[in-house]
Amino acid sequence: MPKDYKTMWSGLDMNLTAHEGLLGVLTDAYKNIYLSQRNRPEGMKYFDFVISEVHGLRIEEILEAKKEKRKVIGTFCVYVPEELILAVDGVDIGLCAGAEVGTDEAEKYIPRNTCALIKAFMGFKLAGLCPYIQTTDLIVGETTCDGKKKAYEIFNELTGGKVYVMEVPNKKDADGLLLWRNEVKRFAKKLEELSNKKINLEKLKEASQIVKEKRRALQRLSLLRAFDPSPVSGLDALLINQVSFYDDPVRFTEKLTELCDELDERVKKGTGVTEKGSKRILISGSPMAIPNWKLHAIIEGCKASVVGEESCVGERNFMASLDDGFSSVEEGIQKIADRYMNIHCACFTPNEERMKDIGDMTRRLKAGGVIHYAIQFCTPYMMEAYKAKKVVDIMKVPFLRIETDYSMEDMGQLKTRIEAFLEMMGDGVHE
Ligand code: BJ8
Repeated sequence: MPKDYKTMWSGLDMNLTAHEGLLGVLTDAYKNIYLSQRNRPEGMKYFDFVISEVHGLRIEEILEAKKEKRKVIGTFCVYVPEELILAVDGVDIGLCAGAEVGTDEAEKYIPRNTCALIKAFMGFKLAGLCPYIQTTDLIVGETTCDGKKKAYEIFNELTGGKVYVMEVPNKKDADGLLLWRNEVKRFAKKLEELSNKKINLEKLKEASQIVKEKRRALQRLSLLRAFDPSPVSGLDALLINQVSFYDDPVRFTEKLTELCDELDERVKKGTGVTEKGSKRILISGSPMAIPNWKLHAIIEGCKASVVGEESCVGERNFMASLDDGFSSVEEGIQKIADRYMNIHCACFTPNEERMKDIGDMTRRLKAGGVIHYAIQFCTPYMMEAYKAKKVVDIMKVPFLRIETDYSMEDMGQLKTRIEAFLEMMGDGVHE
């Protein structure tokens, strides 16, 4: 019998009735989308377990950490340096939300035509449905897109002043880099004050190593998806990337490494989740926060494989490596800042590096088609679809542009468009 967490949730001031409803919907969706997949690797059992305990065991662990006076830092963006949070023994939790929840409440505070991701994090808070938000000591926002930037002002009110905003520059020139390095220093100071711990070289090195190994494991998973047939489904790989934002990083790396060992064996035997020669899709665009599995479910439901995500819940999160050959805290913080400037979000202008990434990933993963995914009203990614198409067109790879939200209303229409796209893709592998 599953453990009863009601006392814990009510202690976190959550809406127990609505929460029970949400968990019911999520459990059903997970069964239908995930557990019905065939040929899944054994190693996915750990991730199934993590999901089954997403608001249970992990929250218990976080509350235990708080008893040990560790601080819980909620984040919304891959620009927030995880190394610094770990260097003060903090717990880093990604708070982005991927389900249509509390929308009516959220729309009392923000315009209807705001992206679903912003509406969802506001909605989860307003509807009393997110135990993670409730456990945070600090919530880190950032000046990336206008929607987020302004929503954080309201979110700060709703969370009793927990929000701290990092300024992310718009351009990656020398001035932008200087601004960012100073922001990262300011953030390190903030964490030291909050935790009452000074970042020292040993701690910074240790934290950098933990994050480096997590990134390495995610990079390894990404490389394994280049094989035909892919040894793991796009749905499972997406889930692993989503879990990477809130699981304990050391345990996550260990479990993902075990899974990758199993995938290596599958590759040697030519075992995959689909037939060899199945159509291979790269997805590029806005992030897919948990439990946003909509597009992958449609594509893989049509017997194609999603082989990569040029996205923050995907490659953008782990692609850049940190130069950890630093010998002082100051140098380390600067190298950390520089590493994060190497992420290619559409909030930057110009952002040619992202276009290069799309081309490189299409080639490396042998994708036969690219689907550009933008959350409705996500202006930066909707705009960049134009340039992304140009890059993919030059490679003579079919390109499909999709704008959608978290609702299920357009599922039928999307399925029809994706089926037609797969049909015209031809043999499906780009050499
Ligand atoms: S680095 S993509 S995580 S900002 S979907 S809220 S962009 S309107 S999430 Fe992002 Fe950091 Fe960039 Fe990545 Fe705005 Fe678009 Fe909504 Fe978005």
